[in-house]
Amino acid sequence: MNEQQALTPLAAGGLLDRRAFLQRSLSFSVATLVSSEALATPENGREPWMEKPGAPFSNYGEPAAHERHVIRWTMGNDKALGNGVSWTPLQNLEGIFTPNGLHFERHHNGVPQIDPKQHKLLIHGLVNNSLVFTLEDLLRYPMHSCYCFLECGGNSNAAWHSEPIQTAVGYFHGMASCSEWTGIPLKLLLDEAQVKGRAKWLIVEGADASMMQVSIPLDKALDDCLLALYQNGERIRPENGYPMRLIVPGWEGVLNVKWVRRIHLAAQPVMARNETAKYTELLPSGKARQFTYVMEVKSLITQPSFGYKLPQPGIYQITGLAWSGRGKIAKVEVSADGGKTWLEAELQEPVLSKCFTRFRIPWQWQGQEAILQSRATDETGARQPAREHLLAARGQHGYFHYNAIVSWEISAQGEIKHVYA
Ligand SMILES: Nc1nc2c(c(=O)[nH]1)N[C@H]1C(S)=C(S)[C@@H](COP(=O)(O)O)O[C@H]1N2
Ligand SMILES: [Mo]
Repeated sequence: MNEQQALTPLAAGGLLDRRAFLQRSLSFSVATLVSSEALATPENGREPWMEKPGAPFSNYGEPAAHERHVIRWTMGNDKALGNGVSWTPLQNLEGIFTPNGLHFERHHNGVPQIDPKQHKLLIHGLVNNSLVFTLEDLLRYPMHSCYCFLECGGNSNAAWHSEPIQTAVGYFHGMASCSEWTGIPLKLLLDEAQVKGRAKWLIVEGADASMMQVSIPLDKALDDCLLALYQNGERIRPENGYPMRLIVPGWEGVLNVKWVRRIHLAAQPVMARNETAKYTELLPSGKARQFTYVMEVKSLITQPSFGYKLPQPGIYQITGLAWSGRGKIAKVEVSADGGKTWLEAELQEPVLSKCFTRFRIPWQWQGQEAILQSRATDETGARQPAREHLLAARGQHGYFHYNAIVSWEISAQGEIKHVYA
């Protein structure tokens, strides 16, 4: 404890130098002290699993039996079966990539059971060559990986409620996941179709029974969109768009059409239900926002967070995720005193554009009440707003695009609550 007492916080509330972890200058003293002789005897610590052969090989691996509680929470809609969501349990995960079985889901009418031999992609409309691609055709094209987050425009919408929701971070902000998506740059396929000069929009449709269409500006499609066939190295999971989906890096989830079957080149957007009645926002001025495509800069602390209890005063690692649909994360600042003072956290490499970025900072908790917050800034200089500023700009009754600072209140007993600070 002597060593710990000597540490000098760099910000109020006990935040320590972000480099302290790397320099190994922190003494955690969490492990139990033992004498080395006691461990050296052959009989010591011989558990049953050291006495006989282990389980056989398996064709496809599963998480450890003791980790089966790490699941997506699902929420269906009784009145419209097939319409619902499931959340990524961000509080249980580390690093930046989401395991495929835990990627969030948002379906408007369930998961279609597509026969990949029957599925085709049509590119037509304002093109010189209307083209049809089978999966077999597409697998012969040169591929490219995009490491990017995918976030539903409605993610974090509980934060618009007047009272802070008390639930785990993933079941509130977990309509966001991050993967390596691999497939064919859309530009390659559009160039082959020879897009006509008058075309300004892509109208895209999936092969599920949701009857959805979305409009995507041609410039974005030519810039960095991907027709993805693989998700973290394996073929895309049925619930995430098997056998192919669109990836629109950094833009709202709904544009990332799953089970994509048709791309129509047009001069105008289609003005479908989901881009007029939905995914638009009435502002305090009475005007509505539409085609609010970019997911703005955002961050949250995943550990410690709601549902955990700090066992005793001591040094803790604060860690979380930051992302921006406009590019790379430039910095993440953390506050342990409800936003009065801030200190820059360490960003874990690699820091990639439009991708989850993991941040970490050491914190010495001395048993006091505290409010933990994180605030991200992206490479364009855009900074995550305080909740009051977001509400002032967008009104009290928002639903989409919530990206304000998230606050966790620590009690003197180490219990953690979600608060609006
Ligand atoms: N065909 C189709 N594409 C779709 C949807 C859908 O219901 N049908 N949902 C959209 C929405 S609203 C989101 S947020 C993302 C979710 O992708 P995921 O389920 O892989 O996380 O897919 C989008 N693409
Ligand atoms: Mo969404």
